[in-house]
Amino acid sequence: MAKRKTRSSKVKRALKDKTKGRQSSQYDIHPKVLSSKIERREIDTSGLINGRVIAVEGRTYIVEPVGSGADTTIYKCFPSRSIMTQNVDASLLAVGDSVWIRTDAIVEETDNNEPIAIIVLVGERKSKLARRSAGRGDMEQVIGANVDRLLIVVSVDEPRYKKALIDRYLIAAEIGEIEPALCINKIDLGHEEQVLNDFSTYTGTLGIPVVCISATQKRNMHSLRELIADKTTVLSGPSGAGKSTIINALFGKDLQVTADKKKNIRKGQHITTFARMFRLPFGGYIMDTPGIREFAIWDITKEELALYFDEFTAYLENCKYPGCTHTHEPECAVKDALVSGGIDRERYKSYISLLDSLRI
Ligand SMILES: Nc1nc2c(ncn2[C@@H]2O[C@H](COP(=O)(O)OP(=O)(O)OP(=O)(O)O)[C@@H](O)[C@H]2O)c(=O)[nH]1
Ligand SMILES: [Mg+2]
Ligand SMILES: [Zn+2]
Repeated sequence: MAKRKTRSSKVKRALKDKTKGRQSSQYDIHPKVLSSKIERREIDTSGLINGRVIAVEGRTYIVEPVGSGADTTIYKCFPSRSIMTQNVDASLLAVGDSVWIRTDAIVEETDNNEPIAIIVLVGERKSKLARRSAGRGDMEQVIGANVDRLLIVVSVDEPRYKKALIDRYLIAAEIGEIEPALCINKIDLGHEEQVLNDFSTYTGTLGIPVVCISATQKRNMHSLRELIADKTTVLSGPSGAGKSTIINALFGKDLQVTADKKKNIRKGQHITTFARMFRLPFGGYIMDTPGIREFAIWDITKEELALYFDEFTAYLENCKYPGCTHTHEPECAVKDALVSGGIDRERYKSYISLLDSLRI
């Protein structure tokens, strides 16, 4: 199997330049919280507890302290009105975030006496699965932070997988510095060989791990376990693909509500509405997230796009015109490779559809 290449050095360099000059102890006031004025401040974290956001429940966040000898209390948290973050132009808080909390704040007790704390700081995300926020201005919406693996969950049928969506996830994984893998669920509704054959470009040329499972029939669950053991994995994919059913199958109990447990669901309705992470019994963590309908790519330009299609990169130098978009230009090596079979037609179609969707 070909080893998947990491993001091209050109893109890496550009991104490095963007974040240059930031020091890890510096935080910005989140513009959505306080004002549009960005201040950079040094923060003293003594007296604060470092924890991880393990669940997002609307405007409250569930935080588990981290570190050796850490407090074992699970805190229900609210963001401070002057919360500071190291992540600019992004969701303020997401599941997996590293946060610092104050437990001495005077706040109203909850009805069931849950310990309450205030989130004061959000640490820099080491990796993330993110998309362009749908309808909330020009922002990055973070689906899961500080993860090692993205498990793209799709299904053979009900709903049938769409490769264009998978291709978008692969780009987001590369941008967010996460190792992607593909989980094709509901294999009981199709034929494993046919499906694997359909994904030969992914398993071969792109070197992406692909597992075909049936969460309800518990088929091939061992392959999935191998892929996620001792890692922090975020599950993401369309609604109804079976993400929550997979979580329940891995744990052998109903931790998450699935479509089967809900009555009168409308077609396309999301069952899981908030993200939550769980500690796996065989090592590692797994995050269940709400299903997505659209995945708009954040933070790349039209010019950079082809660099994210790994199998295109070998041809790019041979295009006659510098800045070739591989669409209408003559003597385009990418289009030649398409004709000779070096590039898969569906991948090229994904490239074109993404190119149209990018603004600049
Ligand atoms: N045939 C078949 N059905 C499955 C399988 N896995 C899940 N399902 C069914 O697919 C439906 C959707 O499952 P969920 O686990 O709720 O899907 P989800 O991806 O979590 O959906 P959202 O929370 O809306 O994003 C349920 O009716 C499951 O029983 C499978 O392996 N085979
Ligand atoms: Mg779900
Ligand atoms: Zn070209």
